Amino acid sequence: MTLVDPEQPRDRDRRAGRTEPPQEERGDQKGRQLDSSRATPTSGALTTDQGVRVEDNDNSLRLGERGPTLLEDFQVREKLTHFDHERIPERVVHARGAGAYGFFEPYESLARYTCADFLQDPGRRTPVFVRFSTVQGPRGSADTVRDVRGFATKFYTRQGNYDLVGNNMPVFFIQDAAKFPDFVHAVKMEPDNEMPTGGSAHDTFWDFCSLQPESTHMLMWAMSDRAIPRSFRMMQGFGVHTFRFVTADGRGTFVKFHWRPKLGVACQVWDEAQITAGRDPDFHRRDLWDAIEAGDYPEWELGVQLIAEEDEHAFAFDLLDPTKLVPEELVPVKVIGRMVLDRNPQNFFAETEQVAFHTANIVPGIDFTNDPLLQGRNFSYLDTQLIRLGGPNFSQLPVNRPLADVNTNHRDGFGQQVIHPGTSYSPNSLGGGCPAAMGGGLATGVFQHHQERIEGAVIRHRSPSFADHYSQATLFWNSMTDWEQRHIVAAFRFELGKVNDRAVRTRMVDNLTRVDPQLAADVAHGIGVHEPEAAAPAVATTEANAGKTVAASPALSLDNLRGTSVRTRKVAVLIAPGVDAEDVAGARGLAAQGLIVETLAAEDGSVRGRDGARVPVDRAIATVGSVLYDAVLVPGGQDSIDALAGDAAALRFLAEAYLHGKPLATLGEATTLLRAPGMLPGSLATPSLATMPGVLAAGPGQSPGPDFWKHFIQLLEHHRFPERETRPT
Ligand code: HDD
Repeated sequence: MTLVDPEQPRDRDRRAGRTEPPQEERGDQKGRQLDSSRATPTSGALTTDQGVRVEDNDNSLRLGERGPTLLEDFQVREKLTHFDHERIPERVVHARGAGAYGFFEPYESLARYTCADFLQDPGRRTPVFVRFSTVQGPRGSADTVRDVRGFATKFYTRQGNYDLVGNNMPVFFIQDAAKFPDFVHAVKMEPDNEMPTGGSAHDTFWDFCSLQPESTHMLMWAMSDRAIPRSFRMMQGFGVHTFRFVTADGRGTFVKFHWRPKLGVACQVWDEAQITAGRDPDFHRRDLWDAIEAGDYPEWELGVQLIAEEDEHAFAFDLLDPTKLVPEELVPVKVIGRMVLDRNPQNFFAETEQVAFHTANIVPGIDFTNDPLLQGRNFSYLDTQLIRLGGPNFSQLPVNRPLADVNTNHRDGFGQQVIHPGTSYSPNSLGGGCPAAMGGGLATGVFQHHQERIEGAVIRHRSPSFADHYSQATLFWNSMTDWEQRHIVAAFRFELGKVNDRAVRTRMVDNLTRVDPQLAADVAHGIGVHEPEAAAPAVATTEANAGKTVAASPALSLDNLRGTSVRTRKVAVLIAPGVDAEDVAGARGLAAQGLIVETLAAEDGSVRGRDGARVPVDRAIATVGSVLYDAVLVPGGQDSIDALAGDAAALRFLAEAYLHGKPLATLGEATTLLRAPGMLPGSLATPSLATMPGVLAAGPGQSPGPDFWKHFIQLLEHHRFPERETRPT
């Protein structure tokens, strides 16, 4: 058995030329490493938890070869006991996730808005840990379900940890945390049969939402392709709530946080997402892991919408209402810095599972508002982590431990790691008076809540300014392009089509009439519900709220959020014996643009090219699926094309990619493949697919020059061609 010296950086790091990151980038000024508690045994010898070297790991202690095992076998008892207690409760929501380390750096000083230390010095890096997650599914559920995605970032700042616990959608389903347990019980698996896993297409969810119109705007987002991202790396993030920036002299500015992916926003289509959940339930986890391992570090820019306190009531909606967004056309997003994720966790459980985010983890210069949903969150996170992480000391776990000094009078409790010397109370003289509350205010880095005067009676009802549940849902609908609206209709049809209770379907369609009558009619048409009486749709803009809102927000359409980089997009190259090796070489050349190019054939290994030379095969088609790729390319070579035309798996691969709107390219004889019988069912087979959007063909005798490859890259930048789809008849 070869012993690996744990001191050495991992092979992968070495292969990628990465050694330990420089101190100042990962540690605080005292040089403490973010993950300094990595297990670093001095030898490869197996021991017990007590450090006792183990003689034999395979046999229990027994009396005689065939005698009883002995209770004194502390080694095996300890081993079994530790194993029996490996599981901890999963998160009550957002149980399924993936995380990574990185850093954030501001582009400029934000001192005029906030005294938050990590937003002062351009270029100074603050270490971060980010966890992406789905909401509904249990820890073992698939990644590519239709769901909101959690986007939680922990900044290890010099002034303490700051957690921005957001989602990939800027609004939420409910306006008050009091409703959260109801909402979660409704969306989670049904209580009698624990189904469905990972989806919202079931009765209790739609029953709740159809009776809770405040959820309508968020439902529009959740039924859009935003709920089926292509990758965590191609996803926006939002803080959702209105927070406050506070300057050193206590001046407040309302702020909404945005994460903008450098790769642009890209999504799957529903049929593809469902197939992916079967082909690779870890699709998003793997995508993030592989990109970081390959050194293609995902990057986001942090943006803020800043609203002066005196403009709090300048909008047609309430800034404290988490079901409302601030249209960028009204308040542009100011980009203030970037975040790069450049290191995968060493141990999923220790880091990604045990990380604990909390909306109340804020630092001087950032503060809350009276958003009733945020207020409830400020209780729930800490509360839930007490049980999930075994007591109050989870902030001492390496992934949760601040880089800033921690000096509390908190003592004892399960899993206490710190040996606190001296006194544990303030004031004290026996401990030199320390630790003591410093006072001094924000200017000296001490946290102070923003001073706000609130007049009011103790009541239990919602402000009338929260009452408009439809205008922004209409705004979202009006901001969508045709194909986005088509996808939203199809999603409502899919979800409501799975709801057994017809009254729930009808009630939901009635709600949708308030968003847009055509939307409601199209949905009703597909789920066997009467087309509702045309109700007066909510009007996004009126005389009264002119300038306070907008009728449509182009910033919300995916057509305006495409990226300009195709790095890390995956291209499948379908080959068979007799393939044109030059065409394959041309395709391999795309790797220079950061594309991941893989040749696929019926068998792994290699195939004989048209010129007799062996052409390597990266994967056997049966081990993958077109859903794992962003585009498909078929090189020429008549024998190869004949073989592919007779290979059902290859034809299905190509047809699926075509139906999912992916870029297709055919070279030489391959162009005929697009018309192969059975390639596309029925009405969609057109005389020449080569004229279809997103299809590129260089026929026989047309060698694929630089323009061809340039055009192919442009198709990948465009990502998908939904215009191929036909409107539901
Ligand atoms: Fe939450 C986890 C995001 C409303 C209570 N929530 C959790 C996570 C994210 C969010 C990203 C996973 C954190 C991680 O990766 O460990 N939650 C949101 C957003 C919300 C939201 C953006 C609305 C704007 N959440 C919300 C409400 C409550 C909670 C209203 C309760 C009042 N959320 C929790 C929680 C979780 C959680 C139960 C479960 C696991 C955890 O906290 O650590 O406390």
